[in-house]
Amino acid sequence: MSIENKVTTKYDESQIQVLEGLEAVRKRPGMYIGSTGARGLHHLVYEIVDNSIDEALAGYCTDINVEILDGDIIRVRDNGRGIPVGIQEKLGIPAVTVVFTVLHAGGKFGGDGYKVSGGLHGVGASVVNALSEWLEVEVHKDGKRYMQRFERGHECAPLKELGTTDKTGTIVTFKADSEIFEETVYDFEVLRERLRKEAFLNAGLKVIINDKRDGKDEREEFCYEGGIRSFVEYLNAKTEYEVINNEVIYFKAVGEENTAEVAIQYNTNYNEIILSFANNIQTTEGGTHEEGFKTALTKVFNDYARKFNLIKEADKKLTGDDVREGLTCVISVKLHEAQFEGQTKTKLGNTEMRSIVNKMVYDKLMTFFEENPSIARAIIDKSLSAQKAREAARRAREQSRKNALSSAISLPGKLADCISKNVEETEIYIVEGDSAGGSAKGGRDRNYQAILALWGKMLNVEKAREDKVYGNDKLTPVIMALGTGIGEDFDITKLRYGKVIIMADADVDGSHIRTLLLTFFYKFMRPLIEEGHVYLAQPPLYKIFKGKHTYYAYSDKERDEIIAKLAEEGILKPEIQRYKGLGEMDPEQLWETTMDPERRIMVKVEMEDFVSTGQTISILMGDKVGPRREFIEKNAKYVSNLDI
Ligand code: TTJ
Repeated sequence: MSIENKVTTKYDESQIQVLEGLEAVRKRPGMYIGSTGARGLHHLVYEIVDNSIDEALAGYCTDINVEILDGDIIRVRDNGRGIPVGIQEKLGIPAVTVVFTVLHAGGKFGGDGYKVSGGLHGVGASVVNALSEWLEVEVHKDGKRYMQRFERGHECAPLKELGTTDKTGTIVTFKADSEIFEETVYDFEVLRERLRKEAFLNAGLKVIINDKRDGKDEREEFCYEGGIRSFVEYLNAKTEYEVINNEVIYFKAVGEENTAEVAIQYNTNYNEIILSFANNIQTTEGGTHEEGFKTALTKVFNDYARKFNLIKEADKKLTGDDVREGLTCVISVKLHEAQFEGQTKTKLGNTEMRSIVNKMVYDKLMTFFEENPSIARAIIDKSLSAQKAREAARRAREQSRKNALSSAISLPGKLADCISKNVEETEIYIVEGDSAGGSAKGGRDRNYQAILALWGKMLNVEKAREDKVYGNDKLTPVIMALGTGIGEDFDITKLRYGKVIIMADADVDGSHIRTLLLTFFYKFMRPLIEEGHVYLAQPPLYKIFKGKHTYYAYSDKERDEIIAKLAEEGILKPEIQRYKGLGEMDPEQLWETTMDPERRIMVKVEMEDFVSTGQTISILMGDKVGPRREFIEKNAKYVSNLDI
């Protein structure tokens, strides 16, 4: 019997429901994929790939292949069992059609419940389908090949049988809808690093990414037999620091209901990297597994140090920060019905995980230390030196408090403050260089915009401990201007400006200063980022003008669009000026393009922008915020005429 014959009258009713569901996704895409910017676009790929990974977790898929084709079309292939094509009883249509057209159907149809994902993920293939200009699915199963095409979520025709095959697997090809997304160009690096991470988390799984756009053929293949051990090695190899324990310390505990794995390697850096996952979903906000790990680690270090007389003073203890200095660690747990909590639903809530990880790490790490005393000594020495530095930082902090009290006005000289004291409306622009600082000062609205100009060499806090930050001549003005203090002293209620905006050139130097400042905020003022106070100004790259018309373009694509649009209106050969730096703009221009809340674009910095790559700070995925974004959406990517 062919599939078409099976279609019953139920089909029409269910189809109406289906379309209403997918219409809801198209109306409020942000609700389903977080944003319609670059981050949301890439999320589409993860949603599809997650399905293949689930099949791999179930033990039926060994290879996943992701291609980026011309026109930013994505093709994902796996060699799993293939999505079921049989008629789903309730709706009277093939299961594969259900997967792509019914909200929340992803992975659940079989009822075997191996799909353990949750949180932000697993919103499903139907969401991707709804947000794609078109999507095609091909299933190889039981010797037959099936195919179906959809456009903006609507099926073009029922599922079709195309002939025979000797393979099994699923192939999904789709093009993100440019009516929905502001950005439709994929970043190869972003997808590559995400897929690499998937490969680390699924030991032995082969994942290939292949960028075939514009005649290219960039291909990378990931397959890590070592799993999270290889992940930790990779993270440490990326840094310039030497490792302290040559071989990654690895523990695994397998229970009936759950599994916990931890991989640990120390390096000579002052930072810590802890990446934690529950059911392969990154738990950026931590949670019970991470808490269990941290408590156990601190206890092992203190118990061992006490036992072998490495700490002599009776009242001294190693703190959590001490024992984590230089730590690179990946924690991965698998459990049924993971509960994801927290602001971004990336905090594991299951209480049993705390004691499971705690017990495993305490017992196995203590045993490891006892059996490997020289490694234990080297690692604990690192904590002891961190402890000494902590004392030095405390003295520096006390000194800086005294200094702050003794100077009548503790605001830095280079701060041009604003009039308002209401953090609901105040903003501070941190600007590199005196000339840009001058323009910003001249262009700002002094009622609520403050300017802090920085100059000279910036301290790289990645390579410095806290005591070095106090008294640093470039960072002190920032700390004083914001008013919050740093580290243990940090107090968000003292924040003097609601928005902290970094304004730097769009060149290498600008990117350097952005990274250094963000690293500083991340390490010493983290709640500032967590609570969404930090932004990056986006100055235009081009000025396009002819007669009394002036346009600003913020990307090459926008520049080309403006030129094309002008040509349509008969305006040919406009002049194009490429801005080399903020300093080239006069105060008026800087206000119009970069500082006026009615017209500017900014990127909001989020925690995800940091952890995704571990050490280095990536701001690639920052989604743009601001009125211009809506304007662009409404006007089909046409940029505003600022000359009105
Ligand atoms: C589910 O249980 C019965 C046998 O097939 C299982 C299944 O659906 N496997 C599966 C789904 N493998 N791969 C997918 C899949 C792959 C892509 C690229 C996209 C989607 C939506 C699913």
